[in-house]
Amino acid sequence: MLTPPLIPDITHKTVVFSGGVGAARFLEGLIQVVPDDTVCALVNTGDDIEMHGLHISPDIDIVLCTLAGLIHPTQGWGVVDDTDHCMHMLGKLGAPTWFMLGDKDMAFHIQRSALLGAGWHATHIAEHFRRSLGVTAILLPMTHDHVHTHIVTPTGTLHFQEYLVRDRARAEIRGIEYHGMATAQPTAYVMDALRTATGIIIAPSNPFVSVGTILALPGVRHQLMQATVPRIAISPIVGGAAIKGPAVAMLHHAGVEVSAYGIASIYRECIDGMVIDDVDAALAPRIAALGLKVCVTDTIMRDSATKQQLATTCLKFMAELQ
Ligand code: FO1
Repeated sequence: MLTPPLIPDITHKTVVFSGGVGAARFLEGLIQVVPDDTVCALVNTGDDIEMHGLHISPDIDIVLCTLAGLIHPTQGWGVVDDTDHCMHMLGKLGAPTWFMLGDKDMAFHIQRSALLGAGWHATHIAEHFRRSLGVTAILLPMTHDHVHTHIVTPTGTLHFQEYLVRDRARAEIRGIEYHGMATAQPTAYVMDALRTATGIIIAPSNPFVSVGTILALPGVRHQLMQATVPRIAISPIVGGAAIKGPAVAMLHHAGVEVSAYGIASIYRECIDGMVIDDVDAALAPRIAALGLKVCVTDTIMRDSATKQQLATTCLKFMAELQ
């Protein structure tokens, strides 16, 4: 019988605030340019959803599968070379099929659900999965409580996955709600990692539904603001467009400029430096006027070399901020 793993020492790490695809690609580069076991990702679980009686934790699985070399390369989610027999059969049996779960992917949700049923918490499960798959970065789910991001639309409030995947992000955004946040707490692991971090990086993830959800947990934003180590954010907006996902519609909804400057203005109280893409170099003086240092570089992670290059540039920028 499996027993919950010991959680390793999560102090004195490079801490990365992480959503799904963008963060996973960044982490892939980062772990190749730092010593093993020195990176700790604080991962959003606000996108988690129950389907077919199973607990699905997309951002955790996207990061895990990316770092384990299992991710579907073009989708950025799901397992490479997967099949869909189970999904087809589920459809025949009347189950919803809009959230695609491949046969290999299904193993993550089956085992996660079984372990939750056996009393494990999400940190135990992430630790067990990462060890099983040989991933060196420590993954810390942001909370053990149920927090679910919902999008308010003109026709009702939707779970984030219903808004994004089922309805293809077509609905007008009237609001973003974090259901369950009022009674949720970050895990003690998350707070210890943040309190003792040697440097903090906000990955190029969505500032509202990925990073924003983590920062909304009681004490997290405050701890980040108190930190005296270098803190940087990488813009997920390049040339006025999002690399992936619905960030543009969310920035419009929030009345924030759709640019790296807009992202910097969201994080300005929590960071010391902003990493922006070469194509946005002209925004650097306005970002500097917010009181932030600016690093202009190639942030498009096309391949292993560009991922490592971005990570190395971020580490150098943080060393300059010391
Ligand atoms: N994204 C999609 O666009 N369509 C899907 O059917 C889908 C299924 C899916 C299954 C498991 C998983 O871990 C992720 C999945 N995603 C899918 C991605 C995911 O919903 C989002 O990209 C993240 O929640 C945003 O970080």
